[in-house]
Amino acid sequence: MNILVTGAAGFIGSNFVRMLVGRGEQAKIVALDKLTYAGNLANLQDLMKDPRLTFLRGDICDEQFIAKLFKEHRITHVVHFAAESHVDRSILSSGPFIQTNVVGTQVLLDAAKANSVERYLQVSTDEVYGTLPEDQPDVKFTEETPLAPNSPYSASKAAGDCLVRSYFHTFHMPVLITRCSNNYGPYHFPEKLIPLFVTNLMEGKKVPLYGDGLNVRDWLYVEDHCDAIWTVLKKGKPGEVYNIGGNNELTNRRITEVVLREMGKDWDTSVQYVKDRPGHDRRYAIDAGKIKQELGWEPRHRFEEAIKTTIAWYKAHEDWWRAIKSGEYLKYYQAQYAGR
Ligand code: NAD
Ligand code: TDX
Repeated sequence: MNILVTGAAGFIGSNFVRMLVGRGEQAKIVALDKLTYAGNLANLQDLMKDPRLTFLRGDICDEQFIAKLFKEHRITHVVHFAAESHVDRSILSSGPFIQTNVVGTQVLLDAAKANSVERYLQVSTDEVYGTLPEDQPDVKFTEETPLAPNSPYSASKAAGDCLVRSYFHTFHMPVLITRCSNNYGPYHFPEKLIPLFVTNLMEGKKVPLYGDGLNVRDWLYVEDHCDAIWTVLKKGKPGEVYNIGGNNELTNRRITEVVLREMGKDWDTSVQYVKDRPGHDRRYAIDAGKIKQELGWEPRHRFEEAIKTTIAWYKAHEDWWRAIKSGEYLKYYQAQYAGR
């Protein structure tokens, strides 16, 4: 297997490559990344010496570069993580989201088609389904839930998913789509809720909680997501969508309480309620019955332990996140949070 992993220097992509290398999978891994603000070679540093791994810097929107890459490395499998991934940034400026998440997906699909790849897996998100009512806890997203994206980010991901679907129906390409809930764990970029809150508290800063803090997300440890993707790549049925979730719905307030408890901080001095995210989806919840019944996948990590492992990782890797929280990041932080 010659597997192309796009977005390999990002949060989930780097955890996925680490899992493949760690498990001793007999695959040649081509790790591709543009190294945008979110891509970080430090995420792969300890793996670079592995003879199975080749890292390439490049843009998935660059047709010529991608066509050459597929031919030269005889790509047989694609796991497509590369994306602009932060909802708040898509509200500040949506252009890069359309470019990478839509056009980039089309370029990859065309290269995969031209090279008759055996499997193409699109890593998508539960956000394409929109939002759920909070007063009906039994209602969850299934694979049949209609797409109803509410942010420029989720709209661009839904557009990518629609293209993938169309290449199955029109060209009979062996594609798979996974839609996962919120991940947490090591190497998570500190603009997202959990790593932002943990690192702000370590810096002695307050944590900005949007709106009333009662929005609900379903949290899954990143290693469980990577394992699910590998399961779908190996055993999934082409043309199908598989939802992936942690069965772990928590309000942002609850997440904040757990993080404060683990960090030894108290609510009144550490939490600042700030203006809500425009169009903020109220609740996400995944019905992951299909992947369990058809492919036998279930999460292995429990939130109570895995959040401790995650916080311990940030405490042990101050150099990693302090290097990120400077320069461009500070400009973004100012644009996003000043005056909220
Ligand atoms: P991330 O922002 O940490 O990583 C994205 C990576 O893609 C970065 O390394 C970036 O440099 C790279 N990239 C961006 N544009 C590129 C381009 N044009 N060409 C090549 N590389 C490019 O994101 P993540 O959290 O690791 O998310 C990975 C994927 O998983 C995304 O597709 C996202 O939509 C999806 N997803 C994420 C979550 C989550 O909770 N983080 C949940 C469900 C689905
Ligand atoms: O400062 C903050 N304060 C706050 O209250 C931030 C950054 C977030 N929040 C809230 C908004 C959400 O309700 O926390 C929740 C989680 O926010 P994010 O970490 O930004 O994640 P979310 O918007 O839910 O999207 C994530 O999960 C699905 C990923 O970023 C997406 O890439 C993935 O598709």
